[in-house]
Amino acid sequence: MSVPVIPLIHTARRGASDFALTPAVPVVAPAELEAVARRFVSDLATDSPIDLDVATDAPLGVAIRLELAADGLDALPATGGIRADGDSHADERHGLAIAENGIRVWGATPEAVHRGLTTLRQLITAHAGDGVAQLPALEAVDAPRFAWRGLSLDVARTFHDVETVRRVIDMCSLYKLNVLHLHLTDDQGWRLEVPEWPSLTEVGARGAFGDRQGGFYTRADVASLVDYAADRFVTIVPEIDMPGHTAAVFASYPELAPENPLTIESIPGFDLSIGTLDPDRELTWTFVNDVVRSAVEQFRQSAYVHLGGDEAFGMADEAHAAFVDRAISVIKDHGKLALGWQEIARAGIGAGDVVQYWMEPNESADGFESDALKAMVPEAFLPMLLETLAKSVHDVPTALDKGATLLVSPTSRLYFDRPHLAESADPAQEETRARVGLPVYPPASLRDGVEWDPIDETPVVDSDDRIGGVEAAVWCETVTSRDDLEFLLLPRLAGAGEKAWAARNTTEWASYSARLAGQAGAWDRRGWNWFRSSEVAWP
Ligand code: TNX
Repeated sequence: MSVPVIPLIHTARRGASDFALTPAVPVVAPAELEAVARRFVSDLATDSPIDLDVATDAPLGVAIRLELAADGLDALPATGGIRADGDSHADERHGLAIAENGIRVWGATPEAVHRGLTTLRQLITAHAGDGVAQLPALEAVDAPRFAWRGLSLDVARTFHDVETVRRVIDMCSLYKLNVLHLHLTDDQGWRLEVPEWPSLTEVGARGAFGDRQGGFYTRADVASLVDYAADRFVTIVPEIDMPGHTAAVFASYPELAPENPLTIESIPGFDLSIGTLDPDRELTWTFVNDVVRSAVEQFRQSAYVHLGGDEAFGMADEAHAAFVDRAISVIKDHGKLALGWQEIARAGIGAGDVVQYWMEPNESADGFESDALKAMVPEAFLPMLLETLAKSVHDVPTALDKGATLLVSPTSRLYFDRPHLAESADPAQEETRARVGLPVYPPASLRDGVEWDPIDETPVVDSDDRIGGVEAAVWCETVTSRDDLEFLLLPRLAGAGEKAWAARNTTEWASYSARLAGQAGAWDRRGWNWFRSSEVAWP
């Protein structure tokens, strides 16, 4: 049966009767679940007109009862993949039962109960009238397919303020995504405080893409975001992009720069730079060590540090591999695990390292070697660009050979900086649709975003065993504001939740688009600027 919820529930049986939820029905929780109960009540009051109260003294009678219990959950398939917080006892399996006499939500951990309450929140929102929600009786048990369900957010090309990042965390949480990967550094800007290297934030943070204003997160900002995310069972993973994409570092500390860093500003909409950190200079390693230490201290919940490793234009293969090897050992010295974009497969990686698969084998032919790109790129730079991209074809098989785990982020399915393909049902959005999204990519529909499977989309892989998780990415070269960002994220982010959570090949477009239509009310109440794709019959 189809329940108006995203991601799709694993097993759901509809009962005969209905349950009328009114504000008089309390949410009853034991002390260990009180925080989770309060989070639910507050989120529900934001998404819907239903405002409930939490009771901890367990009154008898009709209620929404939360319990730490695992009955009926054993038959669910085990969750695969890796946890960004490294929690080896994590368990997200949960149950949700709605009957005439009330509602029960249960699971073995507070996180599991929170996921079940997220389902209930969407269900109530979809059925809410004026102060009453008429809920269909239901017996559901659910568990995620992958433990790492993420979004990578580029805060370097556009600096997104703390409030914007909070809104993104709310969106992730609503679709059961549990990782926010922050791309904190790039050529155009540096966003992380590093006490030993103050110019990074005094100089490197000033800029952003084009003439946009820069900025950075203070230590207090990061602490508040980490807490905000943790309250919603989301882990923030920091990325420090090295050894390329480092023009902002060189602007702050010219002594770290190569002899002739070259910025190719003339590629419209790209602003790539050539010039990388030098692994043969000891100062480079003082810098990397200090930066990694600061990231580890501030993002204390994350078991991983992302070292970037992508597009080291103009760097010899040996130097790139040497850099990545030593960067990984710095991360490990700080007690963390390493991950990087797929290019790190060329270094000495192995089991325990995570490789983020982004560039598809056919992408170099279909996208990057397109006439559109060739027309944009200055002649002197084109061979270097094509060579770098062509090598990427081998990265994923190499990473698997070496024993690494894959994070699945193929550009055609999960890069949300693709332009939207379908027209908007609201003509006023067409100007934004024409402007937002990188023009070198073929535009993508919402349907493209859900009619695929991580196994089929990954070279060599034929089971879930080598997949650590699924992560979408939103790069912000064309994003000028919070509104632009939300326009790319919604509705697409719901699809990322569906692919990362729901069982293999269970998404059907007719069901998905109907479930998606049911989300619009919550988005409007939140004031999120979502793309009204004409592919969906919105209410
Ligand atoms: C490639 S994805 C990049 C980013 C760009 C993005 C645009 C990756 C690892 N590197 O620097 O922003 O394409 O989609």
